[in-house]
Amino acid sequence: RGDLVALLVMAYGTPQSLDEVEPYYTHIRHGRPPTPELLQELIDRYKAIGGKSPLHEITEEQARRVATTVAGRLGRPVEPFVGYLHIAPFIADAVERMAAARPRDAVGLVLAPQYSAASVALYQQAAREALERHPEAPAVHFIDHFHNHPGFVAALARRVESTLAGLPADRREGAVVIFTAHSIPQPVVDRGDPYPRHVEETAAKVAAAAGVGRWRVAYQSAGRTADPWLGPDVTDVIRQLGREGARAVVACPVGFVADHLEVLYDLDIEARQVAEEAGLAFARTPSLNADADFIEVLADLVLDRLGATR
Ligand code: FEC
Repeated sequence: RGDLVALLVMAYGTPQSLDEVEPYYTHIRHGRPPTPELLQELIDRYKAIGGKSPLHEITEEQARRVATTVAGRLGRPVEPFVGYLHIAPFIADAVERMAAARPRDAVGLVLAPQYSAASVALYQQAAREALERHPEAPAVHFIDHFHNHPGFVAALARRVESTLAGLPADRREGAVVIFTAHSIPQPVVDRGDPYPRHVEETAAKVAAAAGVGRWRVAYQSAGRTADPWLGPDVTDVIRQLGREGARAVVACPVGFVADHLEVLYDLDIEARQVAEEAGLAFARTPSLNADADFIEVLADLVLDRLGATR
């Protein structure tokens, strides 16, 4: 065990049952409990996708498989420690378990491709605060983003190609690909956040790799807060495309790496309905999840970061 590599894998987290939705939502809202109406709306969205988001299981599988792949490449033991931003086991819990395992090296990976002060920075801050309580832990080498990793771009491009190919021929001609990412509050963007640039870069690279001519970038799932949020919103873009005579939209969520509420509800149910109302066929690219090509990307990032520590 003296040679152990620790992977601190950080993800958003999801309630494991409907009872956990309230504390989860309160945590997302920085400790302010939601109104009964907002809470009910969120519970209804979980119910609409079958009562539960698969994010927890997918995150665990991604972490396990990256660890196995990296261990195979390095010939060293590698153990994943998964921590969530908004629900137990929290990032601090994962750091505590990691420190107890006495690894020699540690890499921190947030499962979000584009860097933002409103996302990746919060995960890393949670990890750094917990690490201060564990001086025995080795320095954690963080991966900040992978929005332009060639393997990540290629994996998304393959999914765009196969989804376009699956459209009926008469719809494919007039199809537009909409690359989506989670919106963030506009004040964060105004402070010079790299996030919109990262999202645009991912989209442009994937479009080029897939040979897509007609594409847009849109943001989705804006929070229910008083702030303005980064746009344009995906539903507005879909309506606009309908007015412009497009025949189909293919949503490609480049800001997420797994199936979860924001993909299964906000795109598959909400955006699909808006598209159908606008007379457009709707399709969504399959998520990366724990697919082999994406696990290779994550393993590559980890190995690269470990190389930098030697
Ligand atoms: O499947 C699941 O149960 C979890 C789905 C989920 C993912 C996710 C990813 C991101 N979020 C980001 C930013 C914000 C900001 C706020 C915010 C609010 C919510 C709410 C739910 C929720 N988010 Fe989320 N997000 C997911 C779920 N998110 C539920 C609360 C209800 C609502 O407003 O819709 C607003 C916080 C506030 O009130 O101040 C900001 C970003 C990502 C993508 C990067 C990442 O994965 O970290 C950015 C998955």
